[in-house]
Parts: sequence; structure tokens; C-alpha cells
Amino acid sequence: MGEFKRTLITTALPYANGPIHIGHLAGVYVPADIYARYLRLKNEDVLLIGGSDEHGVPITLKAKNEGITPQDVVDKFHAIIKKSFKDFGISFDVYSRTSAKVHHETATEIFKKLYDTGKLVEKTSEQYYDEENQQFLADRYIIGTCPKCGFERAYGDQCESCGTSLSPTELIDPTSMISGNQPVLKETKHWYLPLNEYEPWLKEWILEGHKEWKPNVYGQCKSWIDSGLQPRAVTRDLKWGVPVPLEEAKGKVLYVWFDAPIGYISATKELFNSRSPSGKDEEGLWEKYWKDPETRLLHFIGKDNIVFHCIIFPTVLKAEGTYNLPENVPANEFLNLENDKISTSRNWAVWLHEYLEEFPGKEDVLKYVLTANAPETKDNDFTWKDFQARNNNELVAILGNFVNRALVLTQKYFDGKVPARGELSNYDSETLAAISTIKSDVEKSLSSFRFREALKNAMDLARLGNKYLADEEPWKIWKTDSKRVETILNVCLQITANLTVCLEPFLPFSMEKLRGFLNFGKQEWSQFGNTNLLAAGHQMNTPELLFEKIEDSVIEAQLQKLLDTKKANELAEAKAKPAKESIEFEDFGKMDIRVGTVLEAEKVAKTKKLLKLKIDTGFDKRTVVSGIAEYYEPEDLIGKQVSILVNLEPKKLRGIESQGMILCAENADGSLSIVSPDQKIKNGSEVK
Ligand code: B3M
Ligand code: ZN
Repeated sequence: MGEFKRTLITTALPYANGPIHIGHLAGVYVPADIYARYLRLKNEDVLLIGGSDEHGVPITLKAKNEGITPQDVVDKFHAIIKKSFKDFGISFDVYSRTSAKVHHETATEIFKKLYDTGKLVEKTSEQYYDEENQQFLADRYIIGTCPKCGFERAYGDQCESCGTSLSPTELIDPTSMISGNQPVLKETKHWYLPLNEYEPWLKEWILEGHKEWKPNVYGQCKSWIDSGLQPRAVTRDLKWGVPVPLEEAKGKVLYVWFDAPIGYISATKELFNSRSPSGKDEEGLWEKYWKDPETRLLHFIGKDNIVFHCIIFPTVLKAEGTYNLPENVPANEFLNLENDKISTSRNWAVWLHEYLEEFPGKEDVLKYVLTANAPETKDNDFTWKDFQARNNNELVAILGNFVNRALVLTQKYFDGKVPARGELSNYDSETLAAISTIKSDVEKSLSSFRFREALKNAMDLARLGNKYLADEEPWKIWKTDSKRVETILNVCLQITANLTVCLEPFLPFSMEKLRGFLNFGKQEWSQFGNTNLLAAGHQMNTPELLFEKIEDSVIEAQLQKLLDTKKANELAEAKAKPAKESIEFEDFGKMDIRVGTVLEAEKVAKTKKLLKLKIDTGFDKRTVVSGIAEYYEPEDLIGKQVSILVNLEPKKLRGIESQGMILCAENADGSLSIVSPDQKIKNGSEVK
């Protein structure tokens, strides 16, 4: 590694407003984990840092929609995310969160230092303000008509229909999503990071100094810098976030993209606090990882985060003055799912916590597929068919098959004891020598963050073993030349032992299992290439299968699940539109809808959906059969006021005459919610 003594690996902090999906994994966490495990095997000093990003407008919007607090939202998802990472085996040294106290302190401190040393610029501008709720509106809180394409529900920062970036003042007919009113422009003061002043430095540091960065990363930086940098506000008029530590900034918080990357620093502090017996990192050990120039800083991120990690955060660190800058930012492109963009809101994803439940013990299979098909240089597609094929044709047929045959034959011929090698043929020697070649291939790929290629190179070791075994066919000569079989199996077992080192960063659960079969401890990377890892006479354990085939039915069930999602989305979309044609007022007037109170409620026998209700309509008491049994307990309905269509032709349902209909709203998932007046009202009152 040359000039560096240690490596600090950070992984993008996922927003705690949804669970983790395969796109996150393929883009960030799987490659970062492989890299961290690899360095650890090489005995290098390395930390893998992660945490949840718990601020920002999407989280406040979600909280508002669900009628809970932002803290509730992030508590829920932080727990789900943290657990799924742990179960999946992402080997974080720490997984923190940005609502933590240490983070608020750290972000505050860095802002203060920039402010105190005059690195920030103060500016007053006009921004949209909601007078009813007395608050400034974040860009995402404003919707209106897109000036470019005419889409009526464009957001203040972007039109999701045509993709144009917008500023809220460009929207036609802007509306506050909080009150539904038209917002007014009002002056507000914010603090800006003058990126423009850092342009010459950024040019030199990135465009001259980091030509080795991946072309997709370098290219994005270049186009940003070339199009001219503007000052960026680092504060916002919002309640949820890290409060701006200035008297004159009451009610303002730090911009989420200012505080989130600082989360990497806070998490490092949290790690060393927790490692100290006193609970406080008195020696300031964390600083070694952030400020010592002999530490190499790497940010693993997805492509949508490039500008923040390559331009904005480094500028913050540079302005602060005492921190290291990233050495590399190996950002990935996007992973699609079955030819469609992964989307949390449309539920178009393979969710990690669901995968772990549905495919127990198959963590490594997903890691393998996501690495083999990683979106390193361009967007890529995850398909369940490819998942199955890679499992069955590669993990089972190549790796599992080779290892299993080597181990089973050794059990059969030598009771599981490693046989000694006799004289080597040319082919034997070449095969053993190839192990070292493969090692240097894997190292070369990993050192330039080419994980797909590294995995392919690593799998070449299993291919090598498979071919060797198939060529030598020891089972054919066992009766005539058992000495030769000893040598062949010894070679196979040395390859197997080398596989446990070579594939450890990629398939950690499976390699642990394999070491169990071999009765063999975990080795350092330096042992990779050693052709005498297993001594003659070493007793191994009874092997089991390392991987198992995935049947068509399992894949079909996953495809069906996605199909169901598609259908549900289409249904929801269809329902969101004003579907029916317009009617005359008289048509509406024909319906006699009244407020009534439920007097009695009971399940209709032998049905799942039906409830029999007795309703007081103010002028009579009548029976109505309603299909709401899946959503309401009979006893909860008694005394509830409902809207009832009283002049509907009576109809017999399951032998009971239903005299009218209870009005319900239907949710996107088909569940029903009774429409009732929002205050007590006289029975018989007309709904109109
Ligand atoms: N939470 C955005 C994202 O998940 C953001 C990353 C923060 S990294 C400091 O894409
Ligand atoms: Zn548009």
C-alpha cells in the first residue's frame, strides 16, 4: 500500500426512511465489505464505517404522512437497517446514526469552526413561506406545474415527470404541501459555502491530482467543475436536523448534506468511545483515522452522491483545515430490477430483510450475484433468472462441485485424512503454480476496485480445481494406481484450502463452513499461494454440500411477487386519476345519503367479509350487510356514526336483506375505511 499506514472506509449513510434493498447493496455495501475484509486478511489497519442518515425533508414528509414524529420514523428504520446489515454480514466496525448526540456535537463544531474562521458567506434571499403554518417551505414541500413539460405535480427541486432540476420559484401556481395554500415569498438569511472560491483548488486536486479515479467519477466531477461552481447554502429553514449554532439562526438547521458526511467522523468517534473502558476516547484515537496523513480515506457511494463526496464535503474538510481528503471515491452506477428502476415508493425492489427471511443461509449467494453483476462501469440489471443461473451454474456447479468431490473422494479413499504428495507431473506443478498467478490477478483487480473482475479471477481457482480433477479422473485409476490418487487429491485439497483464503472476502459464511469441513483455521492473505496449507495426515471432518440448487418454483414465486407489486401499482395509479365522466347535479341529487349510528354489529356466519349491522337512520332502524369484516371488529363499530345510502334498492345477501349501503373509502391495497362525519351529528342528517 506504500505511503499509507491505515485505511478508513466509509459507506454512504442510507436514509432511515425505508429498508435496504439490493441496489444499495450492489452499489455500496457489498464492495466496501469485500474491500474491508480483504485488507483485514492482509493484516492491515482498516475501519469500515457506516450509519443511518436520519435528517432531511423526505423523513419529515414520511412522518407527516403517517402522523408520527420524524424520530419515530428513523428509530423504526434505523433498527431494521442495522439488523439486516448485521444478519447479511456487512462487517461494519461501527454502525451509527446522525440523530446521535456525538453527531450533533461534531456537526455543530465543524459548522462553528467554519463560521468563526470566516469560511462561510451570509446571504439573504427570498424563499417561499407558508403563512398559515408560519414556516419556510423546503423545496420538496412545494408542488406546482413544471415550466418545461406542464406536469402538474412537479416538486420545488425537480420535476419527476421530465427530470428537470427546478428551483421553487420556477414552478407555475406553486402550492404548499402543508396547508394547500399558495405560499408567499419572504426574506430569509442563510450561510453558504463559497464553492466558487475553491474552484482553482478543486481543479488542481481532482482534475490534475486524481486522474486515476474511475472514469464515471472523474467525468462527473469534471463536468461539475467545468460548468462553474456556485455558493451552496449549508443551512435550511426546517425544524428537523442539527440546529444551527447561532443566536440569529433560531429555527434553522444544518442542511442534511452538510451534516450527513460529517456522520462518518461522528461514527468514528463513537467507535473509539465504545472501545475505551471509560466510554470516552480520552486519547482522541479517532483523530488518527481522520487527520494523520498516513491514513487513506475511501468513500464508497452510489453515483447520485458523487458531487457531495468529491466536491462539497472535501471543500468543507479543506475549509476546516485539519482533516484528510479522500484518496479515492469508487462510486458505482445503478442496479435495476427486472428491467425497471428500483424504487422505494413503488415497492419495486428486493428488500434485504425480506431476502434474509425467504432465503435463510443464502447470504453469500446474494453477495455473489451482486458482485458478479455489479454496476461498476454502467447501470446493470438484476433478474431472478440470472440469480438462479449464477447459483446453479457457478456456485453449485463449479465451486461447490469441485470442493465436494475433493472432500468426498478423500473420505472414501483415505477416511478423510489428507494424503501425501508423491512425485509431481508437469500438470500437477503447473496447477499448483497457477494458484499464485490467480492470487496476483485477484490482488490487481481489488487494488483498482474492480470487484467483478476480482471475483471472476477468484472463481478461476475453483475452475482450475474442477478442470484438474476432471482431467485426472482419480476414480478411474484408484484400483490400479492408488499412489497417484494420493497425489491428485493432495493437489485438490491444497487448492481447496487456498480457496478458503481467496474467497473469504467475497463469501465469508461459505468459507467458514468450508473451513469447518477441512477442520482448518482462518488464514491470513499471505498464506494464499502456499501449496502446503494442509499437512499430510491431517484429519478432516465429514463434508456437507456447500451450496444447493435453487429450483424453478422458488424463482417463479419471486417473479410472481414482483408481478403482484406491478399490479398493485397499476391499480393505485388508475385510482389516483379522476376516472369517471362528469355528471349533472341532479344525478348526484338522486342519492339519499344520511348519517346513521351503528346499534348492533355481528359477523355473518360462514363468511369472511360480511358484517350484519343494525343502523339508526334517524327515521328508522334498518339492517345493512357490509363487506368490512376484514377491517373492523363488530364491537368497535357499535356507536360509530356512518354515512349510509338509504334509497338503494334492497338486496338479499346470504339470506339477509340489506337495506342500504355504508360508504367506505378504498385504500390502494384494497382495504376499506368507513366514511364518517368528523364530529357528532344528528342521525338522519343528509350528506350532500
Ligand atoms: N443519505 C443519500 C442516499 O442514500 C444519502 C447519503 C448520505 S452519505 C453521507 O442516496
Ligand atoms: Zn417537467
